[in-house]
Amino acid sequence: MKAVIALGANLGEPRSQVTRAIDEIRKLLNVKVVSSLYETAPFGVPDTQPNYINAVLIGETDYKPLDLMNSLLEVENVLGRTRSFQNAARLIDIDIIDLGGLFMESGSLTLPHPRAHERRFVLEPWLEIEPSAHLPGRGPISELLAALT
Ligand code: PH2
Ligand code: MG
Ligand code: MG
Repeated sequence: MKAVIALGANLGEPRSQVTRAIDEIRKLLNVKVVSSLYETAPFGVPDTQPNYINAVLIGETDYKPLDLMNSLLEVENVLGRTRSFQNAARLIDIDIIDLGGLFMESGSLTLPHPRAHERRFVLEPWLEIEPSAHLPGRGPISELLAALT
């Protein structure tokens, strides 16, 4: 199955954490393409937070959704992530955006990612590596991106 995964970091050395996380993810799935690193302003969180480094990658995996999520959480832990409150500044965040077009909602994982369509920091890197991509249930990401102010 095709997996679209977004990474973000805004504490410590964000560029090296995102790069290290991508290297760890290469051990888990067959990574096909990785976007550039984007420096982005904090979105939907206090603008006193530091800027983020964001990236998106696409890979192939046979993992079941929750197994993939748990493996990615493990990568976050390896990179030293601790959790204080939702949307707190972080050393690394790794989110599944789309997994093979699957729709699911469990306590710990919602697919596709419920806020991806409104997040430039996800759509822009994704568009770079897959211009024709659709976000399941939402439409072409080029249009979603154009609709953002
Ligand atoms: N992640 C968030 C909240 N806000 N803003 C930017 N620019 N980049 C992020 O990765 C990000 C965010 C929650 O996961
Ligand atoms: Mg996130
Ligand atoms: Mg997350």
